[in-house]
Amino acid sequence: MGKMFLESGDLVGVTFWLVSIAMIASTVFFLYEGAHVKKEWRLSLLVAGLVTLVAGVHYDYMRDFWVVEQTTPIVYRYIDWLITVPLLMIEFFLILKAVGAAVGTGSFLRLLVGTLVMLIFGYLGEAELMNVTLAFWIGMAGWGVIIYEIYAGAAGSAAKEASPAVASAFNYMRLIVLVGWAIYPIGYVWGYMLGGVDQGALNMVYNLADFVNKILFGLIIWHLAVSESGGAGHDNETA
Ligand SMILES: *C/C=C(C)/C=C/C=C(C)/C=C/C1=C(C)CCCC1(C)C
Repeated sequence: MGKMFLESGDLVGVTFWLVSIAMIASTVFFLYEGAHVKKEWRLSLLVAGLVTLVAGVHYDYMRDFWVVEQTTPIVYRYIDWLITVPLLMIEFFLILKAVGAAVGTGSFLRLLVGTLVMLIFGYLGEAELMNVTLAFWIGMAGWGVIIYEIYAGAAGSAAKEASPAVASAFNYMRLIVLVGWAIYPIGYVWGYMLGGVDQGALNMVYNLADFVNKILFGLIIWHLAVSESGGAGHDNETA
């Protein structure tokens, strides 16, 4: 029978715990800060807070699932990603909208299609509903569409013209999608494609990745919103 509570030797369980608390704390931070920046920036911080809120709730369930089952909470993990990844994609457009730069919906639709392909095939592979290697490469193609769109698409050039602060934040955000997101396929390969499935390694890698890609991503947006709202004294600026 599985354990009900976190054991001291359960290192993977501890990482689930830490990330669940970090997500909750980040949510409070982003929502609080969102009330104190100029109003054009509030929606961006609200969405950053929604990402960590949705993840925090899922991590609460995933942690318990891990503690009892000692195996991957695949369904919770993918439901979380299915909600949070599109919200992260929306952030690219919200920071442009905050400074009045318009980008067509075609670009967003391509990001959404890339996201769906990446996640649906990742799920099919992990749940062993299709060949793990084939699912991986189709998922990689979805991620490729996303990278192409943010590096070579219209949003990137709109960001360059918007303002130096927006251009710099956009740059860091897409670097997260390129480098921070690379942690997931590495975890997948490690967990499913190099011989036997190593559930512990897979989950520690995914937990670390979620921490970076949701919280650090939000902090970049927060930094942008605060500096565009007049810097450290931004709470005088509420209108
Ligand atoms: C907050 C959650 C995030 C940012 C999740 C991102 C997930 C990925 C970038 C997953 C990528 C994968 C591939 C590129 C290939 C197939 C396997 C996946 C689904 C792990």
